[in-house]
Amino acid sequence: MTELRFPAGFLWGTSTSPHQVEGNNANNDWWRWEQQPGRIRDASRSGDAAGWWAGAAEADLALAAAHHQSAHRLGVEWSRIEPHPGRFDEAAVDRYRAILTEARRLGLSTMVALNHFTLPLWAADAGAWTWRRLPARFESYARFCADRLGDLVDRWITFNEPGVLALAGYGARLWPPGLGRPDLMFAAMARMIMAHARARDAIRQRRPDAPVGLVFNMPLFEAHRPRHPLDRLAARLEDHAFNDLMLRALKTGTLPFPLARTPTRVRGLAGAFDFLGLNYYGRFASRFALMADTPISRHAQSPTTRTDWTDWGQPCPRGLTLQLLRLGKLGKPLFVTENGLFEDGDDRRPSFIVQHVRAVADAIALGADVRGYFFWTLVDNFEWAEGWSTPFGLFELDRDTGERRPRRSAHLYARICRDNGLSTETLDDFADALHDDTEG
Ligand code: IFM
Repeated sequence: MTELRFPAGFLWGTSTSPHQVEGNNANNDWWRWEQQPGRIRDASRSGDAAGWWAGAAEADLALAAAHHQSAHRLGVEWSRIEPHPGRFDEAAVDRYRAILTEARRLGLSTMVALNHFTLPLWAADAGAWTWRRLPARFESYARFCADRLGDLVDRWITFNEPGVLALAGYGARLWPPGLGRPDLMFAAMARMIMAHARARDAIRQRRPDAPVGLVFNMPLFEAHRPRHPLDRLAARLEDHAFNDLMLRALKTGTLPFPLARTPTRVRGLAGAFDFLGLNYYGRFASRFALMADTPISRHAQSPTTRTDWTDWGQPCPRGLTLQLLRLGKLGKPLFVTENGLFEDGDDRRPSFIVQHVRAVADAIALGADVRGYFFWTLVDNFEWAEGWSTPFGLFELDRDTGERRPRRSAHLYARICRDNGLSTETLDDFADALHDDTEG
């Protein structure tokens, strides 16, 4: 019996990103960052990553397909495709064509991101997203990719999580370029939004029917003390800066303050997206405090929450429904392009999956046009400043042997994908792994 069934054609998949899985991306800003002492929490490096460039991509995609997934979200690495400004690498194009062809052969619908945080060294050295000419360079890269890979791509994403990159690399010093300047954080957001509009236009000129979207990471910000006016203010301001500003720009075509000093119209930006991707991990409880976790708040998570979850927020499936409904008001199709959690074993992941799948179903029942769900991630991979210390995969990666070992969650997720929803049999079969320990 089916407890929850999703609309016909709903996509079920996993997401990956080039730098996290390919290995030996030595020509980008992240690789250089990793070589500097103290940048990566466990002092590890991306190294061979999950071996995708060297050949493991095909076998991992086969694993995804064998586990009944119908789609995969991956990325292409700018520093491989355009290692020098204006000089494109045919061998890199061939490798991506091989991976995408295999995905097609396996029956996986492809969603491809042009930028997932990393920049070629030449772009980083010119000023990264503070460089005025980078949107034009991004446009030409997008045009090239549309020309050379477009026949194998079902959906394009211009940027993955521009807000996270702006915060961690420009507002803070956690990621490259490590600027630590809040004003440049907003400037970087603005540049990426402008680059998005140019790239979408370039792709649509070459591939008029290609859907082109953008992916936002949107945590739920709520007041730690629900009636406290200053906590409420802190939560609203955080939500505004992190979740709202770029959406507003996309909707209206105007960069609002502080993305620009005065409201600035951007040609071709209003409504320039065919779908939106939501990356959702959890909730932050904002408690007013000056110059703590943010300029105005401390994130006061529940005392029962393991502290090492706090960077991603506290799991809160209700927030996924709320953010989908909020994005649904923009009137375009939606995808959950990432959702997941890290843990060494697989104690909380099965419940997390079931609860969040239910939350997506709730959003659909309430009117959100959600077309797919992509779990983060398929196989353990390099987690940026956390290095290899935070495994997110449905499959555990043995980095010494390259072996992939399915966690229980891989089997549970396969059943959900196969059944296009949640069946009572699945809930029974996995009952021992499911426990209700989420909060909020
Ligand atoms: O691994 C990242 C991914 O690159 C972007 N979204 C969040 C994931 C987990 O932190």
